[in-house]
Amino acid sequence: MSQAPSRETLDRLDTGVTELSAFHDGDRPGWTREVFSEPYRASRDWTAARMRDAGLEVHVDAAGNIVGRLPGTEQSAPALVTGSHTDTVDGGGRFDGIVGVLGSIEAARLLQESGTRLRRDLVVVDFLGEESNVFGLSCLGSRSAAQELTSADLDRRDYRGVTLGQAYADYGLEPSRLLDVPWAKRPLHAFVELHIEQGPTLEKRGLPLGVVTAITGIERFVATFAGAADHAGTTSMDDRRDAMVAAAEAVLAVRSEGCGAPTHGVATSTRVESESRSPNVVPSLVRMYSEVRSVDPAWLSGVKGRLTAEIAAKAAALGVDVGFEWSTDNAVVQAAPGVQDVAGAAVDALGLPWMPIPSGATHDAVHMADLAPMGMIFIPSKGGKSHCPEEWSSTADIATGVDALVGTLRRLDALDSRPS
Ligand code: HGY
Ligand code: MN
Ligand code: MN
Repeated sequence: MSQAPSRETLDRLDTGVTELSAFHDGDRPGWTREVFSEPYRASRDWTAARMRDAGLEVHVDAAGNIVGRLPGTEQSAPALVTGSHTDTVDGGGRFDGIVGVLGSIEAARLLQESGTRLRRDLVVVDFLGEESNVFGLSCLGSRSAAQELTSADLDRRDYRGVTLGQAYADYGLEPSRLLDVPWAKRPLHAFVELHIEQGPTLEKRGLPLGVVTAITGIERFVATFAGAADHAGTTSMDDRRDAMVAAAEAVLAVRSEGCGAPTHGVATSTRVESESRSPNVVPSLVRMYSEVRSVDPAWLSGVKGRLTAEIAAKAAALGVDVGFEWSTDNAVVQAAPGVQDVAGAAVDALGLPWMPIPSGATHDAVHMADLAPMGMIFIPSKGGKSHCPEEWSSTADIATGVDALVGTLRRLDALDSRPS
């Protein structure tokens, strides 16, 4: 049965959230701590110190991941890995990713305090830059660890024209070493990530925990609409080739695509920007940024063809040309059934109810799944809110998530062979 978390655990989790959130960009809304930013840089020393204080041996790898290690009794045994991220979106909250990093550190501490020596090394990670960023690429640190960061990725440019490789160098990481992070050379036993649900399901059903079944795939695109600049006052409505109108129709096409998904599917246009700064010129060049997600690989694989055709046809009817740059942020990833079963058994042993649940958010677990059998444990998000200042999870729920994580890690450690 689950025991009430100790006062010490609740206090450590509470102060951890408060202290870590203090590293944020005061000029931006919410608790903004974006990758490569100064508040993010300053927070990394805090996280490393927190890991050391919990008895972990800490180093920062070539990809900028903060890696803590609790040695196991069998040095040759493939390691157990857990962790998450502490960067935020612009205007983000205090719990997305942070719960998984603080929770993993607390789990490592509780294992030691209970006198448990795992057979396997326990590796606790704060992955660099999980959130999608101005370069349009998420999960920088875990992508590197899985050797999935490519030299083409390092050539991606942000709206200022700065490359991702330059951003790494400016941050103090050697780009040439990013593509060869030693992690992939070590066999790993399993990876488990504790995370907030970032949706409403657990709260609506009154459940304290969820075991993730699959993580959504994400297809992103930038559409560039090219029409004709004209005088906004003297050009008749029929004679226009208005790039902004074409973009507006595309935003609605993206929305209806998301609404039409047979199972879990969502679609969002997050930015539309016109080259022209004048308020009296018909827009000639407009760029639009969108993404589509689903845990249904078949539906998601058809999105690019459907949306490209529909948006191009609507633009052509307006005399506007359109070009697309599509990128797959990640494919749909199934959690390992063996890890799901172990996590479910750990929660059952706590005497707590739970449910299997898909993740509409993506996570570092997507890339770690290429290195080891992967699983995730969710705790409820108040009102299902996330990626905003209102994001909130109770300290008690976080502590319950830690208990589920400890039970899952113990059970995984006891398996002689890798979970299926
Ligand atoms: O975008 C996501 O789903 C995650 O929160 N980075
Ligand atoms: Mn996250
Ligand atoms: Mn996020």
